[in-house]
Amino acid sequence: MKEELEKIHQDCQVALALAKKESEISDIRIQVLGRKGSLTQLLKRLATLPEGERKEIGRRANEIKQALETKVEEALRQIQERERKEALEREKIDVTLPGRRMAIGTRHPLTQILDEIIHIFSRLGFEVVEGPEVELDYYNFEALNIPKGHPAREMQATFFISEDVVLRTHTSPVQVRTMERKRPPVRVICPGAVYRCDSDPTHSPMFHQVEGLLVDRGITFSDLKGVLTVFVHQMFGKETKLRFRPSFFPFTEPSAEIDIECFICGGTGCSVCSGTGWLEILGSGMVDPAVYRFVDYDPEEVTGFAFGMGIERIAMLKYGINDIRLFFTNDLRFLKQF
Ligand code: 2NM
Repeated sequence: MKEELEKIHQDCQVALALAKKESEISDIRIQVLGRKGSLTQLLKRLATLPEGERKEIGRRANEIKQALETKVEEALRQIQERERKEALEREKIDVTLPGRRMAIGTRHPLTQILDEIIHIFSRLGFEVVEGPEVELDYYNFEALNIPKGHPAREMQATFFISEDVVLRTHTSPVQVRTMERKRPPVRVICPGAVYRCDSDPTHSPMFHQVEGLLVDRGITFSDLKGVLTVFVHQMFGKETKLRFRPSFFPFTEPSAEIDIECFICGGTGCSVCSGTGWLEILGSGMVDPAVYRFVDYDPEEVTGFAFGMGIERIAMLKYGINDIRLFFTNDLRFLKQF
C-alpha cells in the first residue's frame, strides 16, 4: 500500500505538470481526490491495515492529500493567470490610434442659393409655400390669363400628362392656389421644380424656380421696385447696379425684367452678357386684374406684384458654371467645390 500511495502521488504530480486546461485539472482532482478518487479509496482501505502500519501510512497519506490539494489549487491558479494574460494580449486595442474621419457632406449648390433667397425674403415678411408638380392646366395656364391657343403656351414647351393635366412649367400655380385659399394680405414665395421640354447647356427639362407674390391694399410699382432692389443688393452685394427693363407677361401689367450689371466684364460687354453689359436675373410685374377675377379678389380693392427667377441661372452666374447638367449628374468633384 505504501508503494501504491507513492505511485498515486508521483502520477498525480506528473499529470498536473502536463495539464494545459482548467478542465484537465478538474478531471485530475476528481480522479485522485474525489469521492471515488484513487487517494480517497486508498484512505478508506487504511482501516484494514494492522495498527502500526496504519498509523505511519495514514500520516503519509494525509500529508500527500494536503500536498496534492495545494498543488491542484496552484495549478488552477497558474492556468487562470496564463489564460487571463493571453486574453489581454488577444483583445488588446490601441486607444491612441486616431479614428477614421467621417466625410462630411455639403449642401447642394442649388440648395445653398435657394436657402439664401428664402432667408432674404423671410426677413421681408414672406412665407414659403409649396404645391404640386403635376398640375391642372387650369392653374398652370387658364387662371394665369393664358387661355387655350395663347402663344405663351407654345413658348413654355409643356409636358402634358393628359388633355388637362401638365407638369407645371412655372411655380405660379402655387400662388393662384394660395390666393384661392387666403384673402389679402398675401406675402409668399414659392420655390420648387418646374418642367419644360428644352435641353441644351443652359436649359434642363427639369429646373427650379422661386416665384414671389405680394397682394394687399394700396400696393404700387414702387413697392415692387423697393422689395426687388433690396433683394438684389442682399443677394449680389449692395454696390450691384441694376435696371428695370419693360417686358411682357400674360399675368402681369405692367411687367419688368430686372438686369444686374455684368460682373464678368463690369458692364463693358463680354460673351457671358452677349455684349450687352447686363445680365437678366428676374421677371416681375403688377398682377393683372384678370388673374384676380379667377381667385375672387376685387381688383378695385387690392393690388400687388409678383416676380420669378430661375435658381440654376442665378447659381450659374454666381459661380461661373457653363453647363446646367452639372447640377444634376451628382459628380462629387463638382459638388465638393461649393
Ligand atoms: C414671373 C414674372 C412675373 C408671377 C405672377 C404670378 C401670379 F400668380 F400672381 F399671377 N405668379 N408669378 C410672375 C410674374 C412670375 O416669373 C418670371
